[in-house]
Amino acid sequence: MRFSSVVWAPLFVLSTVAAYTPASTANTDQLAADGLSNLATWAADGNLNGSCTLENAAVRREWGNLTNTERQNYTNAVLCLMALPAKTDATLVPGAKTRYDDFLYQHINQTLTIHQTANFLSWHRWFVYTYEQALRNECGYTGYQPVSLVSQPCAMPYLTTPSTAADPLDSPIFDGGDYSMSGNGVYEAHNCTEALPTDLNCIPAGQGGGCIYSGPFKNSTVHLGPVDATLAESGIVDNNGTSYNPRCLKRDVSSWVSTRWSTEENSTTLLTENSDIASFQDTMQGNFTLGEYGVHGAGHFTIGGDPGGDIYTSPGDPMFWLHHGQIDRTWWIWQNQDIANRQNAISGTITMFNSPASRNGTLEDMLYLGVNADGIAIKDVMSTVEGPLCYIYM
Ligand SMILES: *[C@@H]1O[C@H](CO)[C@@H](O)[C@H](O)[C@H]1NC(C)=O
Ligand SMILES: *[C@@H]1O[C@H](CO)[C@@H](O)[C@H](O)[C@H]1NC(C)=O
Ligand SMILES: *[C@@H]1O[C@H](CO)[C@@H](O)[C@H](O)[C@H]1NC(C)=O
Ligand SMILES: *[C@@H]1O[C@H](CO)[C@@H](O)[C@H](O)[C@H]1NC(C)=O
Ligand SMILES: *[C@@H]1O[C@H](CO)[C@@H](O)[C@H](O)[C@H]1NC(C)=O
Ligand SMILES: *[C@@H]1O[C@H](CO)[C@@H](O)[C@H](O)[C@H]1NC(C)=O
Ligand SMILES: *[C@@H]1O[C@H](CO)[C@@H](O)[C@H](O)[C@H]1NC(C)=O
Ligand SMILES: *[C@@H]1O[C@H](CO)[C@@H](O)[C@H](O)[C@H]1NC(C)=O
Ligand SMILES: *[C@@H]1O[C@H](CO)[C@@H](O)[C@H](O)[C@H]1NC(C)=O
Ligand SMILES: *[C@@H]1O[C@H](CO)[C@@H](O)[C@H](O)[C@H]1NC(C)=O
Ligand SMILES: [Cu+2]
Repeated sequence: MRFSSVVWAPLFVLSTVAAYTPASTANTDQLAADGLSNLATWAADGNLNGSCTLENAAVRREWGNLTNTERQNYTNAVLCLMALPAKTDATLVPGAKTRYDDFLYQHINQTLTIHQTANFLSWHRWFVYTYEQALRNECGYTGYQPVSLVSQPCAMPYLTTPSTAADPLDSPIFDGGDYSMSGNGVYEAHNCTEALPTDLNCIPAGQGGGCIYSGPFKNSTVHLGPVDATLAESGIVDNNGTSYNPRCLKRDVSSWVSTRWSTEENSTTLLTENSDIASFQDTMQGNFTLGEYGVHGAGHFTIGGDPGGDIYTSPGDPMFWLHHGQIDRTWWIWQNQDIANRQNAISGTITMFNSPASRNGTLEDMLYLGVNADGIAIKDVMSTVEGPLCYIYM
C-alpha cells in the first residue's frame, strides 16, 4: 500500500494566525515528504516488525503549525517538569533540583562522549524522546497523539529552524508573548561570543545578552553549569556542572548566525550533498577548524546566551528541544531517502573529535540517561518506527 494522500490532507489546512511570514522550507519539506513515502513503502514491504505502524505513530509537528492552545499545552508541560523534584542523587549532583535538571545533568555529564562521536545523532534522538515521555507521563502533556487522532493537540513540536532564520526575533516563537517560547534576553552590554574553541567567527553581540523577562519562561532560574560559558564578560563563571549555581536564563538571539548557517539552502545542501553518514554528521555539526557552525551549531548559537551558548549546558534553555527535534528530523529525512542503506549507518569513535583516541562506535553500544531511562542499544533507536520508538515528523 502506498501512502495515501487522503490520510494526510487534513494536516495542511492547519494554519497560524500570526502575521509573520516564515521563509519557505519547500525543498526540505519535499525531501521529508519523499522520505515519508519511502517509509510507507518500507512498512508495506513488511519491515516494521513491532506494534508501531505509520497509522498509530505519534506525529511531531512544526511549531509554526500549532495553535496557540497547543503551544501553551507544551510550554505548560515544560514548566511543570521544571517544578517537579529531581530524581538524581543529591549527594552526587547537589545542583540538580528538578526533573528538568535530571535531563540537563545527563547532557552536562556526557558532553565529551555524545558530540562529534558515533552516537551523536542516536544519543540526542533518545534524549529528546525520553524528555517527551516525561512531559507526557509526568506532566499531562497530551500532545503525544497518533495520526488517527491528529485533530487532537499536537505531538512534541520541533522548529524548522530555516523557516525563521532570516528574522528569528520577529517570529512568533521568540516574540515573548504567552504563546511563544519566550523572547530574547533584555539588552546587556557584552562582547562578541567566542563560540568556537578555535576563536574563529566570534559572533557579534546581538540585541539581548541579559535575562528573559517575557513569555512562558520569564524569570526562569537555571540551576546547573555553565561548564564552558560564552558570556564570560557578563560575570558568568564556569562551574563543574554538579554544584548549585542559580541564575537567570539569558539569551542573545542571533540572526548573524542563523542567516549564515541555518538557512533552507544550508538544510537542503546538507541533505542532498552528503550521501554517507560520516560526511552528513560532520557537515551537520560543522567544522571548528574552518569556523563553520553547521546547522547543528547554528541552531544553538542562534539562541546563544547562558546556558544556550554552552555546549555542555545548552539543554538548560527550553529552546534546545525544539532545535534538537529539527536535528532529529533532519537525520530522519536523510535516513528515509535510502532506508535500506542509511537506516543503520554509523561512523565515528566514542570520544569527541576522537580525542583522546578511541575505538569506533558500534550499533551495539549503549546509550545512558541516568535516572531518566533504562540504557538502550544504539541499534534500537536507529529507526523511529521499529523497536521501542514510534513517531514520525509531519
Ligand atoms: C507547516 O508545516 C509544513 C510542513 O512542514 C511547512 O511547509 C509549513 O511551512 C508549516 N507552516 C508554518 C506556518 O510554519
Ligand atoms: C493539555 O491539554 C489537555 C487537553 O485540553 C489538558 O487535559 C492538559 O491538562 C493540558 N496539559 C497541560 C500541561 O497544559
Ligand atoms: C569587551 O572586551 C574588552 C577587552 O577584553 C573589555 O575591556 C570590555 O570591558 C568588554 N566589554 C564588555 C561589555 O564586557
Ligand atoms: C521577573 O523579574 C523582574 C526583574 O527582576 C521583576 O521585576 C518581576 O517582578 C519578575 N516577575 C515575576 C513574575 O517574578
Ligand atoms: C563542584 O564544585 C563545588 C563548588 O565549588 C564543590 O563543592 C564540589 O566538590 C565540586 N564537585 C566536583 C565533583 O568536583
Ligand atoms: C548557508 O546559506 C547561506 C544563505 O542561503 C549561504 O550564503 C551560505 O553560503 C550557506 N553556507 C553553507 C556552508 O552552505
Ligand atoms: C575540517 O576541515 C579541515 C580543513 O579542510 C579538514 O582537514 C578537517 O578534516 C575537517 N574536520 C572535520 C571534523 O570535518
Ligand atoms: C573505524 O572506522 C573507520 C571509518 O569508518 C575505518 O576506516 C577504520 O578501519 C575503523 N577502525 C577499526 C579499528 O575498525
Ligand atoms: C556521570 O558520568 C559517568 C561516566 O562518565 C558515570 O559513571 C556517572 O554515573 C555519571 N553520573 C551520574 C550522576 O549519572
Ligand atoms: C525490530 O527491529 C529492530 C531493528 O532491527 C530491533 O531493534 C527490535 O528489537 C525489533 N523488534 C522486535 C519486536 O523484534
Ligand atoms: Cu548535545
